[in-house]
Amino acid sequence: MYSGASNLVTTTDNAFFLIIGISVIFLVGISATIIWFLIRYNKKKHPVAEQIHGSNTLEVVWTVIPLILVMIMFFYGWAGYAPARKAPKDAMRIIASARMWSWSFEYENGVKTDTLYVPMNQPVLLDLLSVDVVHSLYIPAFRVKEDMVPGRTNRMWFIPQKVGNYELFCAEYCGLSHSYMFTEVKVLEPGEFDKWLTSQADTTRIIAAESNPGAAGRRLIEVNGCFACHSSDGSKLVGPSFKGLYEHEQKVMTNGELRSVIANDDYITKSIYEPDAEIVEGYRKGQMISYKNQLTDQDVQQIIEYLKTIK
Ligand code: HEC
Ligand SMILES: [Cu+2]
Repeated sequence: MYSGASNLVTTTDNAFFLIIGISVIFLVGISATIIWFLIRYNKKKHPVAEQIHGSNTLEVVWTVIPLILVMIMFFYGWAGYAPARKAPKDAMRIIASARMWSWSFEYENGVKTDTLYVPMNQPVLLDLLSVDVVHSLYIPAFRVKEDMVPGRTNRMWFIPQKVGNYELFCAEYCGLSHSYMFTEVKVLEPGEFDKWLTSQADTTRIIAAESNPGAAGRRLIEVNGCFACHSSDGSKLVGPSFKGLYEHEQKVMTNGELRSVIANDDYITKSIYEPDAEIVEGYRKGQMISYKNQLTDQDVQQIIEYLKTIK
C-alpha cells in the first residue's frame, strides 16, 4: 500500500493522512466533549437551565482555527494535484481505450495489448478514450484515476518507480459486466521494456508474414479483449465459446423469431459488426458492442481463419 510504486504516491498519501488525522482528532474531541457535557450538565447535577450570551472570543477562535486547518488541507491537496495535472514533454505516450467490457492499450509503434506494459522511471502519458459509455481508469498502487468519456480525450500521467504487477480496473459502473474490466499494469526495467516492445512489433510482423493459419486472427482476438467473453475451449463465459462454431449450426433469435443458421463467414462477420441483429439462443441482447470502428474487413477475415482452426 505504501510501496511508492509511482511518483504520485507520497503527495497523495500525505494529503490523505493529514485529512484523516485531523478528522480523527475532531471525532475524538467532539465525542469526548459530548460525553463530558452529558455528565456535567445532567438534570440531577444541574437542575436549572442557564442562559448563555454570545462570546466574541469564541466566535473568532472557532472561525480562525478551522480556516487555518482547511487551508493546510488545501495546500497539501494542491501539492499533490498540481504535478499530477502537468505531464513532462518527453513522456512516452500510450493510447488507452475502454469499451464494454475490456481494455486495449496501443503503444507508439502500433503494438496493441490488453495488459498495460510500462518502463520503470520513465514518465508515461495515457490518452484516455472510450468507444461507448463513461469508464474510469484506476490504478490504486499509482494513486491515479481518471474518467474516460466518449467523444473527448482525457489524460493521465505517472512515473512508475518499482518493477512489478499492479491492479488496473474500471472505477465507473458501466453496465452488467463492469467487473470484467480488470487487468494489470506490468512495470518492467527500461531495457526489458524496449526488448518486449520490439519483440511484440516483430511478432506482429512475423505472424502477418507467416503461413501458420489463424495466428494473426488469434492475436486480434487477444488484443481486442474478445477472450473476456468468449473462450476457445468450449466453456461458456459471457458469450458462447468460439470452439466448434465455424460452419456449425447455430440457433439464433432474429426479430423475435428463433431460427437455425450455419455459422459461415457472413454470419460471423455480421455477429461482429452487428451483434444485436441475431442473438444466439440462451444469450441476451446488448452484451456485445459492435466492432464496426475497430476491426476492418481484413481483420474479421483473419479472425475467421482462426475460428476455422478450432472448429
Ligand atoms: C462483453 C462481452 C463480449 C465481448 C468483449 C465480445 N463478445 Fe462476441 N458475443 C458476446 C455475447 C453475449 C454473444 C451472444 C449474443 C449475440 O449473439 O450477440 C456474442 C456473440 C458473438 C459471435 C456469435 C457467436 C455464436 O456462437 O454464434 C461471434 C462470432 C462473436 N461474438 C465474436 C466476437 C469477437 C470477434 C469479439 C472481439 C473482437 C467479441 N465477440 C467480443 C459477448 C461478447
Ligand atoms: Cu468500465
